[in-house]
Amino acid sequence: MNKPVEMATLTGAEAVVEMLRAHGVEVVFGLCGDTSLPLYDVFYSSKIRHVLTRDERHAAYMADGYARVTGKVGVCEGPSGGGATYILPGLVEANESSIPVLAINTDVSVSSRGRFTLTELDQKSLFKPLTKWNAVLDRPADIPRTFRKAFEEMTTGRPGAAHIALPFDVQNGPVDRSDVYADPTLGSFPSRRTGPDAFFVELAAKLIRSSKSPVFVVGGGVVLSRAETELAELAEKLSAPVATTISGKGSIDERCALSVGVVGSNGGTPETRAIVDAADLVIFVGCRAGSVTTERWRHPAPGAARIIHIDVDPAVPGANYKVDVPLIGDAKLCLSALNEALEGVNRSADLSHVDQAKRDKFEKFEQLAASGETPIRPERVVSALDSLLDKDSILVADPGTPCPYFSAYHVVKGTGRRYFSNRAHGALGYALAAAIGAHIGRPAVKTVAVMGDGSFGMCVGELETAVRLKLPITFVVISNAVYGWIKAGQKTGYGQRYFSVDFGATDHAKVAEAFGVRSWKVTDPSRLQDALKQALNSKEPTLVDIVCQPLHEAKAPVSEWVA
Ligand SMILES: Cc1ncc(C[n+]2csc(CCOP(=O)(O)OP(=O)(O)O)c2C)c(N)n1
Repeated sequence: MNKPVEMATLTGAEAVVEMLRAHGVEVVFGLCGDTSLPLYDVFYSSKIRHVLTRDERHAAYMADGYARVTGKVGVCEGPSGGGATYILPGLVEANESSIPVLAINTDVSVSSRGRFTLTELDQKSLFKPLTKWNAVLDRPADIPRTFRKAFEEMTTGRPGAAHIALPFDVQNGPVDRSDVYADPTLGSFPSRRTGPDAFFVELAAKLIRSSKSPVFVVGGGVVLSRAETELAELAEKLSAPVATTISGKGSIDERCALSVGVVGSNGGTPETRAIVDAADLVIFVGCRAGSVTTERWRHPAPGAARIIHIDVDPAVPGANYKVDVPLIGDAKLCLSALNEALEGVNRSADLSHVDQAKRDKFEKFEQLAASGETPIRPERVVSALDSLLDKDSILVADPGTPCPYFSAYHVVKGTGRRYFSNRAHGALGYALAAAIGAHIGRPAVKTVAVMGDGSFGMCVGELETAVRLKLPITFVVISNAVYGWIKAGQKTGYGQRYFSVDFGATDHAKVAEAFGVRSWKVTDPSRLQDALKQALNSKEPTLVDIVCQPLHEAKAPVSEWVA
């Protein structure tokens, strides 16, 4: 008699960890909970590094920072109920910023559903509108294909976030081992790139040939696609200036003659805006032409220039501008196709206006940066950090003062992800955790997070994580005891009717010290350089608390408040 074939089985939790490993996942950021106990028991003996965080929002921000600098999917996890509601903000930012982050929330057992079980909530509905793809597992057998689908969704087309709810009993049920396999190329992004339609490539090439003063406006898509070489080749061929969004920093070496710097209402300046306004053809690349980049769709002015719009998402071109040629596809493949179609073109335009614009912009900046005023001017902080940072360092900026000032004046030397901010939602308190994720992803380079004191109040708990893991990150706090960006809005838009924007001053250096972080408090501008230098050179977590001039008192605000 034939003996029954014994199916090799794994538990659901084992299958989850095996599926993560099969997609090349090496690190998971997260926080424990009752419903996660089976999963944690598998992590216990797995090769995956688990980074314990102090709340789930920061676990997601860490996974986001990790993904941005490695090009690999970032993974975070948390328990049911509050673990799910707390992980959501980080996942939303990643999704809207086109960063592949997978969040796993464990959940109450399928068998306990609908019985007023503690922490039960509808995870399917909660995450559906805010992720690229999400699922709630009902059966252990569905684990392998659900994870395959999640990785495929996250890394193909426009990258984005995915969420999987993993019930307690599903973690304990059986999974056929033979179904546990993956395409490891889906663990990095972009995967399965798609190229543009040759017809539109020809149209775009024709329009480019007939243009006199083309300008690129580049969003995050070029760095995501690792298309920096193709962009440089095309820009050089056309002798065309390259402006970027904040997320586009790193698309081009900002020291080069073609680089304009950042445009828009958060980091742009009148000088960089003028270059976009002077174009007869604007080529948007991997850029949504949103409210900030275009200063509410005024620069470029509608109709002022012809438009070619390159994006992997077909819904983007045409959403904000009348587009002459949409080019849908991966940025690297689209730019390569244009380089091929324009073979032999070798323009040499007069770029003195770009050079002059940058000189004018930086001349004003340097005067302010040299100021010995107290409280310290933000320009002085940017300048001091720029002079000290190694070019390969990673700088993460929070909203408030850091983002516009560093976006405008921190010169990214080289290409690739060296500077970033959470530009989809701009939630305060992102940079500290994102810097932890970035450091774990790229430990060989120095990582710095710059945040306002409003942001610091929203993320301070993760200093413990940095200390526990002995991460040599430098945190810089721009202290002004105010939600400065909003107060500046009340100044310019509401006749200085300041309302509920001021809060008390905190000694952030002392707070950091209590966590075990080596710290400095700087009030005297002449001490700034030295404090930053010591902090950056330290092999342990450091924090420099700098008492700065609030934005509403700035004599030359870097950016305009635009709602
Ligand atoms: C979670 C969240 N809540 C509110 C806001 C709105 N907001 C944008 S900038 C800002 C003020 C930032 O204050 P702070 O971090 O102290 O930096 P500052 O502007 O003073 O430099 C606020 C409240 C936000 N971006 N994120």
